[in-house]
Amino acid sequence: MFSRVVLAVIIGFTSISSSSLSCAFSNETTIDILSGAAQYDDNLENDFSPNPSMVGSRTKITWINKDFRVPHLIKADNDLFKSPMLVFDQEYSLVLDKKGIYPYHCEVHPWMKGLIEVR
Ligand SMILES: [Cu+2]
Repeated sequence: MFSRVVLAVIIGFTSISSSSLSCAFSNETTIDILSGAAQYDDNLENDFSPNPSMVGSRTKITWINKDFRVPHLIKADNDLFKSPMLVFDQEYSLVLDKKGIYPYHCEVHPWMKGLIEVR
């Protein structure tokens, strides 16, 4: 059995993180880290699904690693958020309050790129 780990994001004290991250949410959505995502190609739909993700503000966003063989680590391009290393079936969640575009990538496989738009 694989245990599911849901990690809450600790609210930081910088102006960026305190205004953009929150623990309160009203909706939920999931982003699958796809099997085979670590293979290099230009099709970003092979990395994360959905990609891009369009969500409303205060949506709880959860990445789930569906890649059986490969651990991944989700990181915002601007360092706003960063997951721990996620092995198969592990999850990482956060809430983005502030409207905007949030590009992210996998720190282990930097060609894996995703985008969240908070509307
Ligand atoms: Cu990866």
